[in-house]
Amino acid sequence: MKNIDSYTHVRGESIYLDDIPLQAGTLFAAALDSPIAHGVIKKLDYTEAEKTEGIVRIFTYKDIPGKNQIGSIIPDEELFAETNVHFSGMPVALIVGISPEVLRIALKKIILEIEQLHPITDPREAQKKGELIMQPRTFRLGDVASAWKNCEYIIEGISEINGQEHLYIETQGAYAIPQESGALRVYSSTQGLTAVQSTIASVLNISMSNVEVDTTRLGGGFGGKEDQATAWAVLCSLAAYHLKRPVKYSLHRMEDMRMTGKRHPYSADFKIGLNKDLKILAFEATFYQNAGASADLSPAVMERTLFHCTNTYFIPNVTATAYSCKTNLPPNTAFRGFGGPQGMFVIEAAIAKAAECINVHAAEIQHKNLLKTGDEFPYGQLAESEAHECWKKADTLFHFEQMQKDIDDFNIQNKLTKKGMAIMPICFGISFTKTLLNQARSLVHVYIDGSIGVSTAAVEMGQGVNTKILQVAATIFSVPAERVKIFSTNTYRITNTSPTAASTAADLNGKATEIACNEILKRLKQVAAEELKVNATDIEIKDEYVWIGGKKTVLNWNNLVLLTYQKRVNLSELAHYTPQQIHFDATKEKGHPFTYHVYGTAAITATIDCLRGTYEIDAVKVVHDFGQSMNKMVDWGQCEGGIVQGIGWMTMEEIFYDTNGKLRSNALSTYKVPDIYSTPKEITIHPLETKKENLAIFQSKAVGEPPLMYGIGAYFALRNAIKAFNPTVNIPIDAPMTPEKVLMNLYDKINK
Ligand code: MTE
Ligand code: LUZ
Ligand code: MOS
Repeated sequence: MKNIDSYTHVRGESIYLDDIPLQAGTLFAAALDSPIAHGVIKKLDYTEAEKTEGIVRIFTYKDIPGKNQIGSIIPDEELFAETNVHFSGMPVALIVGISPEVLRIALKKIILEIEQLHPITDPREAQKKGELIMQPRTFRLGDVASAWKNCEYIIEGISEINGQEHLYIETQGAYAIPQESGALRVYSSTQGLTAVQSTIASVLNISMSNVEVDTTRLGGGFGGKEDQATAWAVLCSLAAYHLKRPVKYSLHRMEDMRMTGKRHPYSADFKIGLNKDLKILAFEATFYQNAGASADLSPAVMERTLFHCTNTYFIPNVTATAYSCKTNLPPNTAFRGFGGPQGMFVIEAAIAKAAECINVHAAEIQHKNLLKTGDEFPYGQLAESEAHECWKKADTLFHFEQMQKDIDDFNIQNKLTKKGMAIMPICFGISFTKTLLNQARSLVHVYIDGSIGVSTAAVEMGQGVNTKILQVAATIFSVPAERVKIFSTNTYRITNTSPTAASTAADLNGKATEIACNEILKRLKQVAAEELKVNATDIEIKDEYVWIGGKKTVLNWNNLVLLTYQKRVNLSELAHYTPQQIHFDATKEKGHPFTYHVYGTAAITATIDCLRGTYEIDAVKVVHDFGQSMNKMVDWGQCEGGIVQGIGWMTMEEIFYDTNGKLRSNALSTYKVPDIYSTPKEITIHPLETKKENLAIFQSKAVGEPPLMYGIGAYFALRNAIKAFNPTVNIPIDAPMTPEKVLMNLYDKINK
């Protein structure tokens, strides 16, 4: 089945925030944000600006009837700066007027004077000064200290990992419309409707029941709208509340880039110890997470870094510590993988460096240490591992040794073009690590004409979740897809929603939908049984007809639905789902946080031009653990998209803040994302079809985030290609591997 949005997408008919017809009297808003990363506000004078023709009003923290607070995990984030600014891009005031254009003119007339304080941009500096978002956390397994003496090889290093701009095609935005009796309807481009709803309520000091948040779809979120869609919706709501007029704010790309947080950059120290047989005996890592100016989701992101710090390997002795460091950057936030990729990059860097020192291929170390079923993760959960199966199938299909030999031959024959390859096995835990978020509800209606409507908390952002939920309903009722409509996500229909995140949207909301549909199906069967005078257990509903004992009856879907209504039987159901097996004890840092893990193995090859430092990713060949894929087209699309996004992060996307904390890569001219020319020439995806218990919907496995991490292999493939040209170079581990860095490493003859 095609993604149900394909038709409206290609016709340009899909509804995004900017496609919502504006009500008469709608006003527009824009934030005045701090140009200084750290400082004290000395003067804010907007009298002239407010007099500008078309300007209706300017708001500051003084206009907030409730709390000037939008922090979600920790209440440490002001909506508007009051006395101090903590990052360049921090909102100080909101200007509201009759057109977006007039706002730009008036914004220039606001006088904002800030006395600059020393800005911190480096997480290690923050850690040294005790500037932490929260207490550090440590995950431990075995005893690292006593394991080193059994190691033949001990390798230490430092790893730098840059952030990543989400670059959703649709920028952040919201549109708030006052309703009767002080209520608000808010259209928000958000992954987390309840976060938006509850923050509006607490900032305005009104009840959540007075805030209806509605989302049809997003033009991409990638985690950037899990927590950070809130501010814009709250700003619009504040203005709409005071002015009693609809207010819209849709951010310009440059506003979005400078005011919102990104994937967290990390700096890390690692130490890895192996025995003669290349078994990893011990691993120690310290992560310095660059959280930015307030917590946002950083504590949860940091936790996932620790969860994934051994990737898909069994290491008997592990100590991993993470610091969430407070800096003067915009608060960094969720981004596909949610800290997992950073954790996985460090262990891969440690293995790559060990391989270079021992003079073996990294693949040898990787393969020798893959997780087996029953092995313990540092957080206490035991693996049900597909790591060996994925590796074996990939090796059988792609012939790793032959690939390496072809590359070696090529490198012997070519002086100024070199190739490199890397294997990237992955393991990603599925569930929100905050256990309580793993719950969902689905509201299913069957209308008297036989059509079906489904509401869930899932937000469609291009990942195809609506298509999957539609498939669930259509499959259970055995009706054609055209009968089912997935409604917008709305807090008046579905309450207390977890964000569409952690790759769990189809799992959680699909399961809830399955339960709701089955409940209605049971009632339909009961009615059919009474009508046809048989037992309900003999009834089957298939292809829009009632069947008895494998024989089609004359009772069709439409008539059955009508009959059910006439008998006054309920044709709606609100179902609740929560996975049962998960728990985690943060005081011991042990438990069973994940419902299951997703595995996979990729082989990545790259070619570099040794005169220019430019490169191409030739091929990414993957065996991926889809479980039983519910929708091949959607799932393959998620893999391809994730891989390209991961390669972008690892090779070309370079976020650059200057030492004053000002974002210099603040537009598409200075921030390079993969285009069609830089995508791998070949992406091959083979499924590892695992049939396990029904942990996820219809035995599929979550697919949204894990494939991004195959992109990490591109970094190491490039590294290996550089080594083929300049074997003595000691390449600093510093992602992304931009063409500039490739070039410098190609000609760096110094052994650092
Ligand atoms: N795919 C598209 N096209 N657009 C997106 O914004 N977000 C990713 C992933 N795939 C995203 C995407 C992220 S960060 C997550 S967590 C999952 O989709 C969320 O959706 P799911 O739970 O339905 O997989
Ligand atoms: N968001 C979240 C996530 O709140 N908790 C998580 O564990 C998570 N994991 C991945 C992506 N987003
Ligand atoms: Mo995805 S980072 O969980 O929104």
